[in-house]
Amino acid sequence: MSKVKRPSPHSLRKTIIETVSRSGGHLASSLGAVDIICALDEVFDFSHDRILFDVGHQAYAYKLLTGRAARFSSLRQFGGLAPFLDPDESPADVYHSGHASDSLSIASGLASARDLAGQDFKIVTVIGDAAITGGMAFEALNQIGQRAQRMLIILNDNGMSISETAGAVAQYLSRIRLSPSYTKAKQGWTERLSSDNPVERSMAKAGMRAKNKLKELALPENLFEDLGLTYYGPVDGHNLKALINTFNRIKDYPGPVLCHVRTRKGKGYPPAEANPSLFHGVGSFDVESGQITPDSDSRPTYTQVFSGEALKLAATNPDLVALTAAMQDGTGLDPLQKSFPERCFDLGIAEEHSVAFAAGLAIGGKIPLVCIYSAFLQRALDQIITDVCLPKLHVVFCIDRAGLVGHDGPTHHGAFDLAYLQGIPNLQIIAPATQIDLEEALAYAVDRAEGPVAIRYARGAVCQAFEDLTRQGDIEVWPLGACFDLGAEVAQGLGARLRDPLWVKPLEARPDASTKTIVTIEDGVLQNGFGEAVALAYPDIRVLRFGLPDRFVSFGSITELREQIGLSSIHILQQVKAILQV
Ligand SMILES: Cc1ncc(C[n+]2csc(CCOP(=O)(O)OP(=O)(O)O)c2C)c(N)n1
Repeated sequence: MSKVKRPSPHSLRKTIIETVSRSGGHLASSLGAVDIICALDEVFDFSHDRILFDVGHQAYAYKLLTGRAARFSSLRQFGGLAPFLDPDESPADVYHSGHASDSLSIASGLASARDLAGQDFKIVTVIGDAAITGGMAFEALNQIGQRAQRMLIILNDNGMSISETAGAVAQYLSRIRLSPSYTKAKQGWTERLSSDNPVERSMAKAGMRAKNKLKELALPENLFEDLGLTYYGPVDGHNLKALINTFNRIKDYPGPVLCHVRTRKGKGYPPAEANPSLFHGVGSFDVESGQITPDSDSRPTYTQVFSGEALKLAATNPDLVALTAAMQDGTGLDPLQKSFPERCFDLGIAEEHSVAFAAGLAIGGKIPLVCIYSAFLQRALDQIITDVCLPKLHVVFCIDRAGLVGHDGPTHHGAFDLAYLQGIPNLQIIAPATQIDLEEALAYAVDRAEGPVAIRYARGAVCQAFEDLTRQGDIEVWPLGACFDLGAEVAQGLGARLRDPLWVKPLEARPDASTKTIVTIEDGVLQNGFGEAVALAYPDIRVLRFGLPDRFVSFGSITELREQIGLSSIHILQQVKAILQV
């Protein structure tokens, strides 16, 4: 890519702030990474080298510097620029990012492919201090260190996940952040190791060996060095010159280098610096005041209802405990954490560990609420099956963001939970539509159920429609969970009975004896979905199924996405009327 004059970090930040104030998005992380990305642009060739960003939520400046500035105002909007990184959008994007802690594995695989093919591009991965605590990141480091794979890992350390980074690794990072002496001792050798001159290189190797001996005596242990990486840092992540100098120094190093960069989340926008959690993933806001645009919907969200009910149940049931994988605020656990801090666990970006940890809690007599978003729970399928459902442990999965989530797009839609959960023996599955549904489901799951229960609910406001079983005729509409209001419109258009099925497994809803057709509507994929369960349960009834198609759904408002995939009342009515000739 020919180097055109790069906008200054200040002007990149201004564009990001203005755009996100309208489109919503991951503001604080993206502001914090601007200087790193500018320095990378200076030192590496974005059209030849491969730059990876873990999660990709911090990479807006990268989008701006890789040919997407003209379209940047469409960020996260239907048909616009993707919420995270997406190779279909730009050849500069290596993979479909969005989920945490996978970047180092992908970088490692890419490095092996490069080396097998004898290619020469450089690989750089930017990963946050929370994402690097994820199990998968450590699995990758395990290999990168052993194989001495040539790559640069930039640890973008702002001390924050969405809330504060959880765990011992985070504490460890804050300790080495404070002892910069280590780098100085090593700087010269690192440069010479990358030299073109073989004599200089071999002298440097000898020096490094001596230094390693010295390090054992004089310097504190360094986890990354012990794993076989060369550690470099900490570097001030907002000093562009220092970053460029550092990257120039280490870019040709023949093995894996971890460059520890200290940044500030929200850098350059005081409201985001003051409240980085609020501005991690934010809706629209007023730039001047930093005021978030209030939600116009007066109905509570499923998350709020869950939050209130969980707190109530915790007050009466001392065995109730709750846990989350780095999503305490998003899953509504903040109030419970405040009231019962010792019974609420933030386990970091560690979905697999969280589910197995819940199994341990249940074996020990506790009733854990496992509060994880549908799309992230995908990671923990094996633990759900083997550690929880096989032994029939009393664990309650509180699966938030089930169904379409809107602007965060395909990596975040909770499209698959019903498909991956329905086949698991011993697991009960409930999909509440209304506030009362959710409150009762949670109370049942905590106080009366004996084995594992999964309650799945959507992002956004609870449904308000009521069942209507008074209508005559031979059609019923069974909309699941957050599709209930949509189903009410369809039932009205057809003059059909409207049922709130609530239970997915076991299926509890029973059609009237006169019913010949059931229209199911769901916000998950149709394969192994709710409609399929209904069709299997009632082989003599015609079941017309509406849900997510067999392709990844993109991003935009939920209304736009439903329109696009035919999950709107007009489309469903048309289809049903055409099939039934009514
Ligand atoms: C598997 C998975 N779990 C949870 C999330 C939600 N999530 C997105 S960003 C983030 C925090 C990332 O923190 P860090 O890596 O330190 O980067 P920063 O935002 O601080 O720059 C979390 C928990 C996710 N994207 N993927």
